[in-house]
Amino acid sequence: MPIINSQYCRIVQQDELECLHIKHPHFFAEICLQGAQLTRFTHESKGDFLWLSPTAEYQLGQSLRGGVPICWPWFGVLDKNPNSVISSVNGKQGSHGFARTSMWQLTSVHEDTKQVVVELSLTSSAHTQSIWPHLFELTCRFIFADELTIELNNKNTGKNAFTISQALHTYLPTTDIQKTSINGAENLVYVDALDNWQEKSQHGPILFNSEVDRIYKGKLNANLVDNTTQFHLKSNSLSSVIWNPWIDKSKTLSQFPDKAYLNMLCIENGNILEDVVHLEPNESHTLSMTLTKD
Ligand code: TA6
Repeated sequence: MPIINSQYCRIVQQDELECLHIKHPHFFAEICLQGAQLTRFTHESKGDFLWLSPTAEYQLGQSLRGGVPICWPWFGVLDKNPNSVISSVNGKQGSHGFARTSMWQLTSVHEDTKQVVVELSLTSSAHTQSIWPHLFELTCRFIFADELTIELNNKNTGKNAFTISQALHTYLPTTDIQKTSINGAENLVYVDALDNWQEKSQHGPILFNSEVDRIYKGKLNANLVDNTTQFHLKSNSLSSVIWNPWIDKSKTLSQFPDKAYLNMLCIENGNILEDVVHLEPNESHTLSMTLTKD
């Protein structure tokens, strides 16, 4: 279905999900309305910016394995969050919050010969309030050009303050995880989720020769280098998660072939642990990231 006044955008049905396809002369992108999940961004000369599982399923009620799932209003396992985040959530809930499986609205498309800017929004509802009793307006803006920028703005539209953790859970491609390193995290403190959540210091580049699941504290402008490509990820986030499931965890993941860990990793820009975001009524906060590729 064409989008009114858009030359490049149309809504298409992918199995159970409605997706926005953006076919621009210089790039292609796909955003599922469920979760406002960007699944693909492929540039005419730079190639794929994101990794999407070859067994990704376009199904209602679950995020796809890959692209950029939006983790909100909590990141990760709920019980690993500060109490200021946990205390607002009703009952036992899954990882990464409800935004990534909620149906967002397409609110605007602006396009020209160089870029396409798409905005989607999610507003509190009876359903979200049954899980998390706060009023909010969440807006995600995607700026597609020779690079990718994502801006997640969240506003407290209620009468009570709330505290959230959040992340843009970006899956990146690599030709060989064992020849991949991330520079820029030198001397940062990180929490090792695989070693009793102990705090450690990063020495030298981040390398991958086993499962990695770490929350780095402080600003991380990451340079991802594999034997053919360089990605640069800049963000205003105060936490970043670096994750590769490696061999054993890969076998437990949905939508994930056993060997897929060799060609992907996640650099997730967020506000997690001490960096959770507290919003008073009418306050708002924007989490942003820009991904460039050499
Ligand atoms: O990337 C951090 C993380 O929390 C990992 O521990 C792993 O669980 C990953 O997110 C994927 O989570 P998901 O719920 O999408 O399978």
